[in-house]
Amino acid sequence: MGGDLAVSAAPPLALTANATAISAPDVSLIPTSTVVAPLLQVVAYAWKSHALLDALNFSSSVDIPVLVPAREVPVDEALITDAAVNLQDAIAILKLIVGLDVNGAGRPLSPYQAIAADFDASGGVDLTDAIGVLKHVVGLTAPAPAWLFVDEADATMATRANLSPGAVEPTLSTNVGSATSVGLVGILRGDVDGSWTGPAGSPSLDVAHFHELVASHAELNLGQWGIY
Ligand SMILES: [Ca+2]
Ligand SMILES: [Ca+2]
Repeated sequence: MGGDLAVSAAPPLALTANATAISAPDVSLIPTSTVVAPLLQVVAYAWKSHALLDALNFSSSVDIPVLVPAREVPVDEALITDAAVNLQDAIAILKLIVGLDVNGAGRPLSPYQAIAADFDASGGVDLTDAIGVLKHVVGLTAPAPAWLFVDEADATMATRANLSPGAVEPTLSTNVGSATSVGLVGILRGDVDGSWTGPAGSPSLDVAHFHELVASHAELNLGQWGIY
């Protein structure tokens, strides 16, 4: 009981032992999969490097089968996070806008890249985003690189791999209600090429995870995780 991550025997997504909805951060993930509720295991990772992400917070409620994942940039990651959004990303946004290959020939744009390219969170990718990244690079006022999370099994993701990726909903409900585990793809806004690899020595998810995922979900493809 007591509030934090009380793993109750009640409904699968009950993060507290009583029936009140909670909104404050409740769970700190350690860098492997973690049980956040009796029947739900969560693993979160960066979309390109597959580095596991710890220090996630969730809110949820007993009545609504959703997860609201959030991750502040930890203090010890501030420098690498800022550095991961750089000139290469601004160039990638410009390539995207004019229709050039962002990843090279035969390597299609990942929907996670399109979402990362929307640096100002307008729902679309345009010059403003490229300018925002450039401002960030030179230290002018600009959006801060921030983590977003999507369900790795989201079947609609492929429709976002373009200049209109749309908004990322803060709540995850896809499959969460009945799932026993959920994989969260972490997208660092602004880091279009996915150069963020985590602190030195960060553990990462084995590539086999993605092969299993695409084997069981026809609408997914390895390329969206930068695996070619
Ligand atoms: Ca935008
Ligand atoms: Ca980058």
